[in-house]
Amino acid sequence: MNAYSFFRRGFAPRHQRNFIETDRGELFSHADLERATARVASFLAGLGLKAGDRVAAQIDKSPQGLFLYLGALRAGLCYLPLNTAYQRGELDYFLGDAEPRVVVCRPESEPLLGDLARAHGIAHLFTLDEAGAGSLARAVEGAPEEFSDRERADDDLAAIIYTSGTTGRSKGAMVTHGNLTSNAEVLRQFWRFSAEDVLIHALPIFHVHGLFVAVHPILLAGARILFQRKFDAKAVIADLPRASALMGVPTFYTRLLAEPGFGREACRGMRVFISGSAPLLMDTFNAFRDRSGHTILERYGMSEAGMITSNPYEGERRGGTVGHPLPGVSVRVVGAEGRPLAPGEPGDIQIRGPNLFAGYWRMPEKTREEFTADGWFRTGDVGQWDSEGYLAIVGRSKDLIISGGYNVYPKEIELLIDAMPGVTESAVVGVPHPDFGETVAAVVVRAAGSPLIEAQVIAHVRSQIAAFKVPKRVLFVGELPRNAMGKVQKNLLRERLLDTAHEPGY
Ligand code: MCA
Ligand code: AMP
Repeated sequence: MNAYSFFRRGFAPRHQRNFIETDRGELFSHADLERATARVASFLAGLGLKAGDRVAAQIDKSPQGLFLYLGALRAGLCYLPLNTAYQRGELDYFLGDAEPRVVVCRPESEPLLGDLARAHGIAHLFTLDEAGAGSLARAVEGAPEEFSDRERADDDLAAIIYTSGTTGRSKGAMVTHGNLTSNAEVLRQFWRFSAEDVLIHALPIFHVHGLFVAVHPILLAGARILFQRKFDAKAVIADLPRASALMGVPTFYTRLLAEPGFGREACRGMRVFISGSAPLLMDTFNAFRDRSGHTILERYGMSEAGMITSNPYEGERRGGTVGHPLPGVSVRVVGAEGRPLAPGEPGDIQIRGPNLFAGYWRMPEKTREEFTADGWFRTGDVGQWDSEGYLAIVGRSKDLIISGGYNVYPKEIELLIDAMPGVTESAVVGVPHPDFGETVAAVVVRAAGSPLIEAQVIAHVRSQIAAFKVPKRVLFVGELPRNAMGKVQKNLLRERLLDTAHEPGY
């Protein structure tokens, strides 16, 4: 069924309960949500958009941004959220690949998106700002406040979530209504969300974590959101006494711990702190327990599958692990020949279940590659079971850096650096970072006689690509270390970067 119709089951009979309270003091009840999403859905349907047509949005976080997404769901459209850090090159690719019929952007990006929309023959461009104003708000103002949700089947498309590819080309993960409803129901039950809950929502709403995981179970439970437009540790601490749950990436937790005002008193009314999107260090897990009296519940997910495993709500939450497979989700850890491995043996994590996406948008070959012959999805993560069935993620077979919860694929940055005059070749790796867990560093081989310096490499990459992907360090070397097969040995480069971290002018 249409995922929004499914979520509506959680609303009180007259929709009188509050759904969102924002950091600016605005209040939106479920009745407001129903009206706002109906207006969006009626308006978009009125433009002639058919079920499955794409609606792309690169917008700042606002309740109206969330209503746009949920309105698109109601109208049976396919939502395409885009990180606000993406620049021209990245946006050009996404719009060309997904061919949306509508684009919604920040007012200040209108010239850029206008250009791109024209180039790709996209007829409808609207703006929406942080306060919920803009040409979209004006356009939907007069639209009908009632809309009967378009019927959708479980395998109909609800969203396309772009995840970068190891070749440097992003892949659009096709997420269905059935994926959304199954994961929402499992998480509501597993994490015990009820109408009494109040979730602090400080995540961006252009990735699965903030858009799906931190919204759908809340809707389904009839619970409430304290909506913060941007993560700020002090603002989270100020809201904790009114809240019962927080979802965040590990950086949220290290930043909370860095605040002297954070402790048991602030957390007294809290029920659960959930972490995911990147590894939670044991140090953070332990320090958080000591300071707050709460044990962070770590879970594991990905854009292609929503949530996959979780530490238990009741029962031991084991640091350094992501817990057990969620109900209905199957997880196996396999060795080189596809043989399931015993506890303690690291291998590839493969998954199956109703949460698993429908494939990569217009990339049947890529989709086939990522599935085994017997239908399991290769996550690209390396894990191992312990003797009690807790899964630990111990590495990645995909070349990926996770910085503050954002994924960066080295290939994309290497291609940019390699194209610079004066560069022979480059390798991009992740190095430990106190705030982001891991961050991007580049190792560059200069052409003979080239006077290229670190600042030039950084400035060049920054001009082309989202800021979170820009190397925070550049190390110049005579040549890249390679193994017998000619493959760059990135582990050696990581060690080298760690060794040179304190050398002046590395
Ligand atoms: C911001 N900057 C970063 C990052 N964030 N650099 C590297 N990594 C980052 N994650 C840079 C900016 O470009 C800027 O650089 C400077 O830091 C300050 O930017 P600002 O916006 O003020 O940063 P912030 O607000 O402090 O952001 C940090 C953050 C944010 C709150 C941790 O990165 C964040 O919200 N991360 C969550 C990401 C997330 O939701 N991931 C889920 C996807 P400059 O000044 O040089 O320009 S994964 C997922 O969905 C799966 C399903 C899952 O399992 O959950
Ligand atoms: P994304 O493609 O943005 O959805 O990111 C998914 C990836 O994030 C996964 O394949 C993992 O590598 C990583 N990830 C998510 N949750 C965790 C976690 N709790 N611990 C370690 N890695 C995680």
